[in-house]
Amino acid sequence: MKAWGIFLLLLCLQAITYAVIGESQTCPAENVGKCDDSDWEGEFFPGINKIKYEGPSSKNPLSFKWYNAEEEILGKKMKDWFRFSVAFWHTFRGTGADPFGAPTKYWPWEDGTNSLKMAKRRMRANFEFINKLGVDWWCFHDRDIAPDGETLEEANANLDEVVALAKELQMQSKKKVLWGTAQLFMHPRYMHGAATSSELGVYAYAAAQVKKALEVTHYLEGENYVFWGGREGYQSLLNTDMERELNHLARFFEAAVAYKKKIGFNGTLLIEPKPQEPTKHQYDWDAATTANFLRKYGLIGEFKLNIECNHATLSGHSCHHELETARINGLLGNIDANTGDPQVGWDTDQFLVDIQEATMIMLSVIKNGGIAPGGFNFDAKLRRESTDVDDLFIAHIIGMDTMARGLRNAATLIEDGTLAELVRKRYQSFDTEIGAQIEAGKADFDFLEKKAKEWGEPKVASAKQELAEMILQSAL
Ligand code: XLS
Ligand code: NI
Ligand code: NI
Repeated sequence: MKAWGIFLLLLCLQAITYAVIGESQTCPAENVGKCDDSDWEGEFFPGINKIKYEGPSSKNPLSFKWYNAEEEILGKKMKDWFRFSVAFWHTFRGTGADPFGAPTKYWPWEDGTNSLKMAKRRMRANFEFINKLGVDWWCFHDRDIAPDGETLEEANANLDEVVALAKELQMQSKKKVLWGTAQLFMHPRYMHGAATSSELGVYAYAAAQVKKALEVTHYLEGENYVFWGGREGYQSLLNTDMERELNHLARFFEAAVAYKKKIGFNGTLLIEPKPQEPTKHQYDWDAATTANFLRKYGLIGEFKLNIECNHATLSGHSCHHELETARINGLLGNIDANTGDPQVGWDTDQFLVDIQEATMIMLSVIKNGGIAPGGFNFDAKLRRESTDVDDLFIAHIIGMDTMARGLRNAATLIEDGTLAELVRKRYQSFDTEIGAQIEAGKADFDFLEKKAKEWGEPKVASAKQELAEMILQSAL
């Protein structure tokens, strides 16, 4: 009994440690002997061949049913509409740990350490994975791909070593980075924020980290760079100078723009809105808030937005709403393709499998003429209970197939034209001489009052929402 008690206590402590420091796996009992420090030999995903398109009737889970990379839809290859990307942090650093439980995933290539050697082995696994999946892009945080160091110099040296290998693997496979980013939220130094920290030393440290992350993203031919301000926000307004913090954030972004230009990095800088988690309130709440921030500080021409669907729903919007807000402001840069759970109130980062949602997402993307040089990054992870290596493939396949169905459906809707016609008709009273005058800002209140008296009570037509829903459904 006593021994069991101690064992359970240790297990709890271990779980808490994992949850707090996000450490990688330990060697599972059944893998003892395999979890050594020797070089990895052979394939990481033996028995899994390159994933092919087999069409909707295929029963093979390791095949695409709807995503056919080379097929043209509305004049563009599917692979060019999407520019799918694998998120290194979920696929290769996700352990299945949650605040109540220890890691559940013990990938055979993991040795239980966060050594440089392990980081390189993981990078090789990443490239075998994206090659077999048939995806051309990947995304990373600086600290996912290489171990942190005791000093900034040590951390940078570690990063350089792993990035050198990534560059080599990229050249062999012709893959590229969709976006890179700096992890400015895990280390305790960032507890008050990074660019919005109350501590000047932390602001400087964060700047140094972003400087390095921009350099390596550039070196890896990244096409974008992301700022997700996980801790750029507050827990209480009582102890927060919000105005000062927002000013600091703007200065930080200005410095990033200047440095990007200095090193000749032509990628797009993206801000990824999220309303809260881990902070109570995050400054980049949603697309509209972020657009307002960029306008206020004169940064609107220098940034675009990375819209994450799960963040959209956390802010009380749909993903479609956030995409439309970004699009009509000329800010739609990239999509973190994932979804939340309607019954769970946090960023569960699930693979998006809702075909109707995917269709609406693709309506925005098509209206935008695509999102290149951005793409669709799978900021999504396996459920804690999905623990087989092939689950990694299956999850990405259904994520890609769902978006592909969305694209096909959206193209059908656009080619059919009934939905657009419904919307056009709804506003047709403005397709008149006076409508044009209003839209050109040439109708003052005196003029409009005269017209209102002349016309009398206006006739108001039906919005036809259910018909619009019927049309949408006919394309699914
Ligand atoms: C967290 C964010 C994060 C960013 C990159 O909620 O989605 O993963 O995409 O820092
Ligand atoms: Ni994200
Ligand atoms: Ni997220």
